[in-house]
Parts: sequence; C-alpha cells; structure tokens
Amino acid sequence: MKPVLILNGPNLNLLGQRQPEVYGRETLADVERLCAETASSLGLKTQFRQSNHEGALVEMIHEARAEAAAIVINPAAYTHTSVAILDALNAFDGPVIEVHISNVHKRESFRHHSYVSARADAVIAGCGTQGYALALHRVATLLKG
Ligand code: DHK
Repeated sequence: MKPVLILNGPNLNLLGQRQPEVYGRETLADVERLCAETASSLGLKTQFRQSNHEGALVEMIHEARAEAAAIVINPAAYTHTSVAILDALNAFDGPVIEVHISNVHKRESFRHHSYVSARADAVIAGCGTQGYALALHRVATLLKG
C-alpha cells in the first residue's frame, strides 16, 4: 500500500510558536506524531512533508502521482493564491483532503476563497490539528471504497 502524503505549506514549520491564539500550541512535530498514530490505527502509512516554497510543494505533488495513495494538504497561505498547486493536484488521481487548522471562514475575507477546494474531495477547517486526524479517517474510507 502506498503512503498518504501529508503536505504542509508555508509558515507551518512555526506551528506552536506563531499566533498560538489562532493555530494552537502544538508543533508540527506533534502533528506528525498524531498523523503517524492515526494512520497506523487505520492501517495506513504516511509521508509527512512541509515547505515554504510554492514550487517545492508543486514538485512534491508531482512525486505523489507515482508514490502516494492520497494527499492530505494544508496549503496554508497558498490556499488563497496558488493556481499552480491547484493544477498539480488536478494531475493527481487519488483522494485529496484539504485541511485548515483555523476556521478560515471566521477570519479575513481574503481567506474565504480557496483555489484548492476546486479539486479537494473534502475540506476540513476549524478543527485545530485534529483536522489532520479527521482527514486520515476520511482517506481510509475513500481508499476502501
Ligand atoms: C494556515 C495558514 O498559514 C493561513 O495562511 C491560512 C491555514 C489558514 C490554517 O488554518 O491552517 O489562511
């Protein structure tokens, strides 16, 4: 079974330190641990990656075409700007789940639009880092189907 790629966009390397009132106090390492534990309970494997660079994220999605069964992506700020990430996801055949730690719809209006949602099979926002675990549960269901 191929792994589920869990992809994190810009500034998420600072999770736990930046705006904890918005994103919480857990770090990205905590999220990676949560994902590994959740995946193992579901019989899935994960590959956990982060980049601050749009092109690097696009290339990781290209690699996933051959190497991953599904993608869980928090594109962070690129959610609201990146046609390139949308196009890359459109070239990926498996399930795609979009995750936002915060409820983007409760925040500034520029966060209300997502390019990635045009491709995502599901969108999870406002569940904190638990959103990643919820996304993996949905991936497990979709991969069984
Ligand atoms: C993370 C970010 O860095 C923001 O740019 C997005 C997203 C929201 C999140 O909630 O995980 O607007």
